[in-house]
Amino acid sequence: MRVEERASTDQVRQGRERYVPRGVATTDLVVTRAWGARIWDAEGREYIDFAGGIACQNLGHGNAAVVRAVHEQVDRFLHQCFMVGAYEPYVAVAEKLDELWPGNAATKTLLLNSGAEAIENAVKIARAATGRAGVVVFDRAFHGRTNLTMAMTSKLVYKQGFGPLATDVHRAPAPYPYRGVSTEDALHGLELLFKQDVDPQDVACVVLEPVQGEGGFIPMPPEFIHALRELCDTHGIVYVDDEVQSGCGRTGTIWAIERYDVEPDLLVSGKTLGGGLPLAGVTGRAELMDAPHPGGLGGTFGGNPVACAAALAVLDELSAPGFRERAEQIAKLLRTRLDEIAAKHSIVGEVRGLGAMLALELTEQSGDASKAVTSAAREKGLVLLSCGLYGNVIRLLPPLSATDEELERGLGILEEALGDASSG
Ligand code: PLZ
Repeated sequence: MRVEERASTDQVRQGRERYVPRGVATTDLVVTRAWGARIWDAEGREYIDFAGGIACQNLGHGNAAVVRAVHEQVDRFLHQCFMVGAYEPYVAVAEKLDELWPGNAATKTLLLNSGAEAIENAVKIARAATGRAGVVVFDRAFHGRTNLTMAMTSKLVYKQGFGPLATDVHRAPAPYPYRGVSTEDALHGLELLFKQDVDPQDVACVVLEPVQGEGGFIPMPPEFIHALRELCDTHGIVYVDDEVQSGCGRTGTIWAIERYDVEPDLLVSGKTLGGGLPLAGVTGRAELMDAPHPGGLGGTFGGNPVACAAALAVLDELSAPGFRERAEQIAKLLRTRLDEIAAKHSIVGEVRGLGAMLALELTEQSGDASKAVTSAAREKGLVLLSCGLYGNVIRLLPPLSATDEELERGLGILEEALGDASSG
């Protein structure tokens, strides 16, 4: 099988079985082309995309400005390695991220290849800055699949059989109002953690997703984020804001934390940042970012020039007038329809989210019904993902370039698929 032969969907599936390890779980979907909020397979079947390659296409597939920027950089040079020779696109991305920083601090940015790598580096920076080892994370957190980040991630599937896990990682409860965990409960859990397991004076950083992503699209209550910021200030702990999934315009603002009016110490970005190319960042207060010694941070490909060129176009598009308004219109349209759908289908327990980062949680705590819904949806022409510790949350991540008609089409399919799952 060769790419230029334009293999059929079945051929790709067979090749995948034979040559790719089963650990990389895939759906049945095989993609040959994507544009805007649509995807096509080898047989020309069209799908509405409510996944965006897991939140990497907030601007839509093939965004004209991003594609143009990539082409231009491809003609200049593909790779340099920033440690060998500095180049403008890297510095320009760092400058733009400073401009978009949710607060007043002067910031610096380190660029990397993936969200997990960026989270690892945020922890390195926090440890170097504080001289402490402890890392506090939360129930249902997802921070990645590398050795340190799988210890920080809260679901067995990501770490079972892969130990020994990194030490000095402590987990506290996070609010989950729908399942009865209030902000007070969560804060009490943190208090106990600091009494039972780790002295706050030994904690380098807390790491939190303002809207938990893989864990079930659970927006953190403002009081929780504010209390956490205060605790960090009291104990000299670095507040790391993981915006890998919630950032880059997903909730309407560039960063979800802007909606909470809290300034983090470090902010981790990824996914949509590179417009589809691998790029992630750690942005933070300059004095923290400068804590590691020269040579302590870096990597061969981190801040690849083509990915940086794409990111510059992405960040321009996200900050262009009209982006936020459209994201908010989309959020309203989705929420209204999801509320209607939830009212009609008793298997839906809650509609929740922040901005256009929305999901339906099914009442039953098993992945069976949601699996039935996502596969039925795919057969009907909608790419849909689940999430949550039990896999029972159906999340919506449509490109924010989608038209109302595309969104309605996707929602119609989602409703049909839910109907099938309820009756079946
Ligand atoms: N932090 C909040 O959502 C990646 C992972 C899917 P990488 N989420 C999708 C999977 O099954 O691996 C993510 C995230 C948050 C960190 C990460 C990690 O980002 O670019 O996948 O390493």
